[in-house]
Amino acid sequence: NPVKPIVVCTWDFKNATAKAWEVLSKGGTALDAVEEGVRVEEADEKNETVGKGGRPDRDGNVTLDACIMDKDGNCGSVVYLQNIAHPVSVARKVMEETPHIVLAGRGAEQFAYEQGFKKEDLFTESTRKQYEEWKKTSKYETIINIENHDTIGMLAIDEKGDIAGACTTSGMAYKVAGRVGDSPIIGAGLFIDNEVGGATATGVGEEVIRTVGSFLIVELMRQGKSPQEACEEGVKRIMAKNKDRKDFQIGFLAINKNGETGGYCVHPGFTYREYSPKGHENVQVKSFYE
Ligand code: SD4
Repeated sequence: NPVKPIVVCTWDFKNATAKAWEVLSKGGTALDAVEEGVRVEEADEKNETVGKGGRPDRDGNVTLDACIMDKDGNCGSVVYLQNIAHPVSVARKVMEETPHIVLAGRGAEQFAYEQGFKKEDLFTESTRKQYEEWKKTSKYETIINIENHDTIGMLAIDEKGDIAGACTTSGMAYKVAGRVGDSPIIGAGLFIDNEVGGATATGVGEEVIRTVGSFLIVELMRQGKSPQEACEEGVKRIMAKNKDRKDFQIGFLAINKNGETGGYCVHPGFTYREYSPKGHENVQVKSFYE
Protein backbone atom coordinates (compact mmCIF):
# COMPACT_ATOMS: atom_id res chain seq x y z
CA ASN A 1 0.00 0.00 0.00
CA PRO A 2 1.78 3.13 -1.17
CA VAL A 3 1.89 6.03 1.30
CA LYS A 4 0.14 9.00 -0.30
CA PRO A 5 -0.19 11.85 -0.50
CA ILE A 6 3.20 12.67 0.92
CA VAL A 7 5.67 15.52 0.75
CA VAL A 8 9.28 15.78 1.92
CA CYS A 9 11.77 18.62 1.82
CA THR A 10 15.38 19.24 2.75
CA TRP A 11 15.99 20.73 6.21
CA ASP A 12 13.34 21.61 8.75
CA PHE A 13 11.11 23.81 6.60
CA LYS A 14 7.86 22.88 8.27
CA ASN A 15 5.92 25.83 6.91
CA ALA A 16 6.84 24.72 3.40
CA THR A 17 5.70 21.12 3.92
CA ALA A 18 2.54 22.37 5.64
CA LYS A 19 1.74 24.51 2.59
CA ALA A 20 2.40 21.62 0.21
CA TRP A 21 0.27 19.34 2.38
CA GLU A 22 -2.59 21.84 2.21
CA VAL A 23 -2.50 21.50 -1.59
CA LEU A 24 -2.15 17.70 -1.57
CA SER A 25 -4.82 17.04 1.05
CA LYS A 26 -7.37 18.88 -1.09
CA GLY A 27 -6.58 16.57 -3.99
CA GLY A 28 -4.14 19.00 -5.64
CA THR A 29 -1.33 17.83 -7.90
CA ALA A 30 2.19 17.09 -6.73
CA LEU A 31 3.38 19.76 -9.17
CA ASP A 32 1.24 22.49 -7.57
CA ALA A 33 2.21 21.25 -4.11
CA VAL A 34 5.97 21.50 -4.64
CA GLU A 35 5.71 24.91 -6.30
CA GLU A 36 3.50 26.31 -3.52
CA GLY A 37 5.65 24.64 -0.89
CA VAL A 38 9.04 25.98 -1.92
CA ARG A 39 7.55 29.44 -2.53
CA VAL A 40 7.11 29.66 1.25
CA GLU A 41 10.89 29.60 1.67
CA GLU A 42 11.48 31.90 -1.31
CA ALA A 43 9.25 34.47 0.40
CA ASP A 44 10.81 34.00 3.85
CA GLU A 45 13.33 36.80 4.24
CA LYS A 46 14.87 35.00 7.20
CA ASN A 47 16.00 32.14 4.97
CA GLU A 48 19.25 33.62 3.66
CA THR A 49 19.85 30.86 1.09
CA VAL A 50 16.60 31.08 -0.87
CA GLY A 51 14.66 33.78 -2.73
CA LYS A 52 14.24 37.21 -1.18
CA GLY A 53 16.82 37.66 1.56
CA GLY A 54 19.24 35.26 -0.15
CA ARG A 55 22.89 36.26 0.25
CA PRO A 56 24.65 37.83 -2.75
CA ASP A 57 27.67 36.78 -4.78
CA ARG A 58 31.00 38.41 -3.98
CA ASP A 59 30.22 41.40 -6.23
CA GLY A 60 26.95 42.08 -4.42
CA ASN A 61 24.47 40.55 -6.88
CA VAL A 62 21.71 38.35 -5.47
CA THR A 63 21.32 35.64 -8.12
CA LEU A 64 18.83 32.82 -7.84
CA ASP A 65 18.74 29.28 -9.25
CA ALA A 66 15.65 27.04 -9.35
CA CYS A 67 14.04 24.16 -11.18
CA ILE A 68 10.88 22.10 -11.25
CA MET A 69 10.05 18.70 -12.76
CA ASP A 70 6.74 16.90 -13.27
CA LYS A 71 5.42 13.35 -13.61
CA ASP A 72 5.88 13.33 -17.38
CA GLY A 73 9.53 14.31 -17.20
CA ASN A 74 8.78 17.87 -18.24
CA CYS A 75 11.08 20.33 -16.56
CA GLY A 76 11.96 24.00 -16.36
CA SER A 77 14.87 25.85 -14.86
CA VAL A 78 16.24 29.33 -14.29
CA VAL A 79 19.84 30.13 -13.48
CA TYR A 80 21.48 33.39 -12.43
CA LEU A 81 18.09 35.09 -12.15
CA GLN A 82 18.11 38.53 -10.54
CA ASN A 83 15.40 40.82 -9.12
CA ILE A 84 12.63 38.20 -9.05
CA ALA A 85 11.55 36.73 -5.72
CA HIS A 86 10.00 33.49 -6.98
CA PRO A 87 12.39 31.72 -9.35
CA VAL A 88 10.54 28.40 -9.01
CA SER A 89 7.44 29.94 -10.56
CA VAL A 90 9.52 31.39 -13.40
CA ALA A 91 10.99 27.90 -13.89
CA ARG A 92 7.48 26.50 -14.13
CA LYS A 93 6.62 29.11 -16.77
CA VAL A 94 9.73 28.13 -18.73
CA MET A 95 8.47 24.53 -18.59
CA GLU A 96 4.90 25.34 -19.58
CA GLU A 97 5.15 28.38 -21.83
CA THR A 98 8.34 27.84 -23.83
CA PRO A 99 9.86 24.99 -25.87
CA HIS A 100 12.99 25.32 -23.68
CA ILE A 101 14.18 23.99 -20.34
CA VAL A 102 16.77 26.45 -19.04
CA LEU A 103 16.75 30.25 -19.20
CA ALA A 104 19.69 32.19 -17.78
CA GLY A 105 20.44 35.62 -16.44
CA ARG A 106 19.05 38.64 -18.18
CA GLY A 107 17.03 36.56 -20.64
CA ALA A 108 15.35 34.73 -17.78
CA GLU A 109 14.63 38.04 -16.07
CA GLN A 110 13.17 39.54 -19.24
CA PHE A 111 11.00 36.44 -19.69
CA ALA A 112 9.79 36.76 -16.08
CA TYR A 113 8.63 40.36 -16.67
CA GLU A 114 6.83 39.26 -19.83
CA GLN A 115 5.05 36.64 -17.73
CA GLY A 116 3.93 39.29 -15.25
CA PHE A 117 6.46 38.83 -12.45
CA LYS A 118 7.46 42.06 -10.74
CA LYS A 119 10.89 43.49 -10.13
CA GLU A 120 12.00 43.39 -6.51
CA ASP A 121 15.09 44.27 -4.52
CA LEU A 122 16.13 40.89 -3.11
CA PHE A 123 18.47 42.34 -0.48
CA THR A 124 17.22 42.70 3.07
CA GLU A 125 18.68 44.92 5.73
CA SER A 126 20.31 41.86 7.27
CA THR A 127 21.91 40.48 4.08
CA ARG A 128 23.14 43.95 3.08
CA LYS A 129 24.76 44.40 6.49
CA GLN A 130 26.35 40.93 6.39
CA TYR A 131 27.69 41.62 2.90
CA GLU A 132 29.28 44.90 4.03
CA GLU A 133 30.89 42.98 6.91
CA TRP A 134 32.07 40.20 4.59
CA LYS A 135 33.73 42.71 2.24
CA LYS A 136 36.12 43.73 5.03
CA THR A 137 37.91 40.38 4.72
CA SER A 138 36.40 39.04 1.45
CA LYS A 139 37.31 35.55 2.52
CA TYR A 140 36.27 33.20 -0.25
CA GLU A 141 35.03 29.93 1.12
CA THR A 142 33.25 27.24 -0.75
CA ILE A 143 32.42 25.53 2.48
CA ILE A 144 28.81 24.74 3.07
CA ASN A 145 28.52 24.36 6.79
CA ILE A 146 25.87 25.07 9.30
CA GLU A 147 25.85 28.80 8.47
CA ASN A 148 25.92 28.42 4.70
CA HIS A 149 23.00 26.22 3.74
CA ASP A 150 19.23 26.06 3.61
CA THR A 151 18.48 25.34 0.00
CA ILE A 152 15.05 23.80 -0.29
CA GLY A 153 14.50 20.73 -2.44
CA MET A 154 11.00 19.26 -2.24
CA LEU A 155 9.50 15.98 -3.50
CA ALA A 156 5.79 15.09 -3.43
CA ILE A 157 3.40 12.31 -4.40
CA ASP A 158 -0.24 13.26 -4.90
CA GLU A 159 -3.42 11.23 -4.41
CA LYS A 160 -3.16 9.87 -7.94
CA GLY A 161 0.31 8.57 -7.10
CA ASP A 162 2.13 11.01 -9.38
CA ILE A 163 5.48 12.48 -8.36
CA ALA A 164 6.89 15.99 -8.83
CA GLY A 165 9.78 17.97 -7.38
CA ALA A 166 11.25 21.45 -7.11
CA CYS A 167 14.49 22.96 -5.88
CA THR A 168 15.35 26.64 -5.25
CA THR A 169 18.35 28.53 -3.86
CA SER A 170 20.50 31.64 -3.91
CA GLY A 171 23.44 29.25 -4.06
CA MET A 172 26.66 29.61 -2.20
CA ALA A 173 27.03 32.89 -0.33
CA TYR A 174 29.69 35.24 -1.83
CA LYS A 175 30.25 32.91 -4.80
CA VAL A 176 32.15 34.10 -7.87
CA ALA A 177 29.80 36.21 -10.01
CA GLY A 178 28.18 33.97 -12.60
CA ARG A 179 28.53 30.78 -10.60
CA VAL A 180 25.64 28.33 -10.94
CA GLY A 181 25.23 25.41 -8.54
CA ASP A 182 23.52 22.04 -8.75
CA SER A 183 20.09 23.18 -7.63
CA PRO A 184 18.72 24.29 -11.05
CA ILE A 185 20.45 21.49 -12.96
CA ILE A 186 18.12 18.65 -13.83
CA GLY A 187 19.72 15.38 -12.70
CA ALA A 188 22.08 17.11 -10.26
CA GLY A 189 20.04 19.08 -7.71
CA LEU A 190 16.75 17.40 -8.63
CA PHE A 191 15.46 14.48 -10.62
CA ILE A 192 12.02 12.87 -10.92
CA ASP A 193 11.04 9.68 -12.69
CA ASN A 194 7.38 8.91 -12.17
CA GLU A 195 7.98 5.16 -12.58
CA VAL A 196 10.59 5.08 -9.84
CA GLY A 197 10.78 8.09 -7.52
CA GLY A 198 12.60 11.35 -7.02
CA ALA A 199 15.70 12.79 -5.39
CA THR A 200 17.06 16.20 -4.45
CA ALA A 201 20.25 17.61 -2.96
CA THR A 202 21.64 20.33 -0.75
CA GLY A 203 25.22 21.28 0.06
CA VAL A 204 28.25 21.98 -2.13
CA GLY A 205 26.74 21.95 -5.60
CA GLU A 206 29.99 21.34 -7.46
CA GLU A 207 30.25 17.88 -5.89
CA VAL A 208 26.65 17.07 -6.73
CA ILE A 209 27.04 18.18 -10.34
CA ARG A 210 30.10 16.09 -11.04
CA THR A 211 28.38 12.91 -9.85
CA VAL A 212 24.96 13.85 -11.32
CA GLY A 213 23.74 13.07 -7.83
CA SER A 214 19.95 13.12 -8.03
CA PHE A 215 19.82 11.19 -11.31
CA LEU A 216 22.19 8.62 -9.84
CA ILE A 217 19.97 8.13 -6.80
CA VAL A 218 16.83 7.65 -8.90
CA GLU A 219 18.62 5.14 -11.13
CA LEU A 220 19.87 3.25 -8.07
CA MET A 221 16.27 3.04 -6.85
CA ARG A 222 15.25 1.75 -10.28
CA GLN A 223 17.78 -1.05 -9.80
CA GLY A 224 16.11 -2.01 -6.53
CA LYS A 225 17.77 0.05 -3.83
CA SER A 226 15.59 1.70 -1.17
CA PRO A 227 15.65 5.51 -0.99
CA GLN A 228 17.89 5.22 2.07
CA GLU A 229 20.37 2.86 0.37
CA ALA A 230 20.40 4.98 -2.77
CA CYS A 231 21.18 8.19 -0.84
CA GLU A 232 23.99 6.41 1.02
CA GLU A 233 25.50 5.22 -2.26
CA GLY A 234 25.19 8.76 -3.68
CA VAL A 235 27.20 10.23 -0.81
CA LYS A 236 29.74 7.39 -1.02
CA ARG A 237 30.35 8.14 -4.71
CA ILE A 238 31.14 11.72 -3.78
CA MET A 239 33.38 10.72 -0.89
CA ALA A 240 35.29 8.30 -3.15
CA LYS A 241 36.34 11.36 -5.16
CA ASN A 242 37.15 13.33 -2.01
CA LYS A 243 39.25 11.00 0.12
CA ASP A 244 40.16 12.61 3.45
CA ARG A 245 38.35 15.81 2.60
CA LYS A 246 36.12 16.74 5.49
CA ASP A 247 35.40 20.40 4.85
CA PHE A 248 32.13 20.20 2.98
CA GLN A 249 28.56 19.09 3.50
CA ILE A 250 26.14 17.34 1.13
CA GLY A 251 22.65 16.14 1.99
CA PHE A 252 20.58 13.90 -0.27
CA LEU A 253 16.86 13.20 0.07
CA ALA A 254 14.87 10.61 -1.90
CA ILE A 255 11.39 9.15 -2.21
CA ASN A 256 10.20 6.11 -4.15
CA LYS A 257 6.90 5.32 -5.82
CA ASN A 258 5.64 3.61 -2.63
CA GLY A 259 6.16 6.77 -0.60
CA GLU A 260 9.18 5.37 1.25
CA THR A 261 11.75 8.07 2.00
CA GLY A 262 15.39 8.26 2.96
CA GLY A 263 18.26 10.68 3.38
CA TYR A 264 22.00 10.69 3.96
CA CYS A 265 24.70 13.32 4.38
CA VAL A 266 28.44 13.81 4.79
CA HIS A 267 28.40 15.42 8.24
CA PRO A 268 25.80 15.21 11.02
CA GLY A 269 23.25 18.00 10.95
CA PHE A 270 21.17 17.41 7.85
CA THR A 271 17.50 16.63 8.48
CA TYR A 272 14.40 16.49 6.33
CA ARG A 273 10.74 17.25 6.89
CA GLU A 274 8.07 14.74 5.98
CA TYR A 275 4.29 15.26 5.89
CA SER A 276 2.11 12.21 5.17
CA PRO A 277 -1.08 10.64 6.55
CA LYS A 278 1.20 9.35 9.34
CA GLY A 279 1.97 12.87 10.54
CA HIS A 280 4.35 15.80 10.22
CA GLU A 281 7.86 14.96 11.31
CA ASN A 282 11.43 16.22 11.27
CA VAL A 283 13.56 13.20 10.30
CA GLN A 284 17.15 12.89 11.52
CA VAL A 285 19.56 11.69 8.85
CA LYS A 286 22.60 9.46 9.27
CA SER A 287 25.96 10.73 8.07
CA PHE A 288 29.15 9.45 6.44
CA TYR A 289 31.25 10.99 9.22
CA GLU A 290 30.03 10.73 12.81
C1 SD4 B 1 24.50 25.26 -4.37
N1 SD4 B 1 23.46 23.29 -3.44
O1 SD4 B 1 24.27 26.31 -4.97
C2 SD4 B 1 23.45 24.74 -3.42
C3 SD4 B 1 23.72 25.34 -2.09
C4 SD4 B 1 22.96 24.76 -0.96
O2 SD4 B 1 22.05 24.97 1.08
O3 SD4 B 1 22.47 23.67 -0.96
N2 SD4 B 1 22.79 25.48 0.09
O4 SD4 B 1 25.56 24.63 -4.51
